[in-house]
Amino acid sequence: MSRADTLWIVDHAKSLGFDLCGVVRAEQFPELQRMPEWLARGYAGEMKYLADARRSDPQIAMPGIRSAIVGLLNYNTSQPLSTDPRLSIDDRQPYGWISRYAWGDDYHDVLRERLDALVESLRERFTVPFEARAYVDTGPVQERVLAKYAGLGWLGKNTLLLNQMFGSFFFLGVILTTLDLEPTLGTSELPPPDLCGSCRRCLDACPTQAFVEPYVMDARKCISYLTIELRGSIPEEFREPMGNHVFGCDICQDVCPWNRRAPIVTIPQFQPRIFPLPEEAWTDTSHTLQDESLYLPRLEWLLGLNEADFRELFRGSPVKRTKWRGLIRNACIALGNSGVRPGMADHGRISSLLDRLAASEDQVLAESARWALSRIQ
Ligand code: B12
Ligand code: SF4
Ligand code: SF4
Repeated sequence: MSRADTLWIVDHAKSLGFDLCGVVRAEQFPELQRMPEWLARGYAGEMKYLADARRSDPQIAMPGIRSAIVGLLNYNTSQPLSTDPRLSIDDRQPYGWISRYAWGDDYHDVLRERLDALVESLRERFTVPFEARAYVDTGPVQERVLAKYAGLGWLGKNTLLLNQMFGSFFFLGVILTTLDLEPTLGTSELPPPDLCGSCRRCLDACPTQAFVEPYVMDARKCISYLTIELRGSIPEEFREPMGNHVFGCDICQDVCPWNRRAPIVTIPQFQPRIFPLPEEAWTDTSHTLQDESLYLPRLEWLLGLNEADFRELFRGSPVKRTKWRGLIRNACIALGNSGVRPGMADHGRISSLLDRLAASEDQVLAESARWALSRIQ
């Protein structure tokens, strides 16, 4: 295929709503050689799927693969950062932090729709027979590595892909294909340089010290792993450092200077979901009444959700990944860190919710609730 075809793909991806797009030849990239050691050190924890051999070699991921198309989609909404000292939190109400990427609709669906549309357009443009598979997270590939060599950015010390203009609050989606496409970077061009320099803000700010060295994470220590991927109890040593995080964590991105001037997105799918108060509650004066939101959700609200509420509210949201049990477990830990004390307005109501969970047959929930109770008495 020609250079013009690649330029057409990049332009077309942008017209479908991607902020950036790049094309790369499917090769053995140096970063992938470190994968066996990373896995052998146990850093993947319970994420057994990361050991799939296909992840270390695109040729195994898709037999006959020649190229990958990588799309980048910004999700940097306008709300303050989790590290913003001006964060206007009403301190009578304990709030949790849901990661920015999970405030709106599930990004897998949002990106997948755009990637599928791009594959359809490829089929119209290229009449030769070819295979093309679209993935968002779900494929046996390391998306950040493909993105780097497609010219979309550098791998930062926090292990994320960073782009000089967009920072790191963006999603990646890839199309693996047997089409032999011209890469975006010419033969003499290198991927964008590493602009982390002497900065180490992300490494120093991580509350659980998840980075064993710059560019290397022990995922078992990352709050994102603990709150989303881990199914059992949160290990004791991480509970206090978890603070008010109930789903994911943004700290190593919030402190990154490259995110300071990143463009803001207004697309409705990524704006925080708001749940208006039911009409019958308008006359109820016993609670502080307000709409509920996934941006700074009230912990008491989260803790009071039952499984049916959870299914209903988080349909089509990334939060459903941790399941009801995971979210309630995380809300217990966050409440244990909330500083709620006897005599405070919410103490009675929160204690009763925790008491009920402490009696649960589910040992993880019961133990998490007991831990929270022991910290707020
Ligand atoms: C597993 C996973 C996680 C895990 C592990 C994180 C990680 N850093 O790998 C957890 C659950 C912790 C996680 C968290 C998050 N994730 Co995530 N995650 C993934 C996923 C599905 C696979 C990544 C992977 O293969 N990791 C495995 C390890 C091996 O990769 P690695 O860190 O790059 O390891 C290499 C380096 O350590 C390197 N290396 C360099 N020097 C050295 C030296 C030594 C000695 C060794 C051993 C290795 C080594 O070699 C290793 C192997 O290549 C990708 C989607 C995909 N399919 O790619 C999304 C993805 C990376 N995640 C994403 C996001 C948004 C997040 C969060 C921001 C979500 C949140 N807010 O909570 C956080 C960010 C945390 C962080 N700082 O990375 C985005 C990132 C976008 C971007 N800008 O880069 C992706 C691309 C999803 C997407 N489709 O958009 N994630
Ligand atoms: S997401 Fe949070 S816990 Fe995970 S590495 Fe970054 S700062 Fe540390
Ligand atoms: S905080 Fe500093 S070291 Fe970390 S990723 Fe950003 S620029 Fe790189």
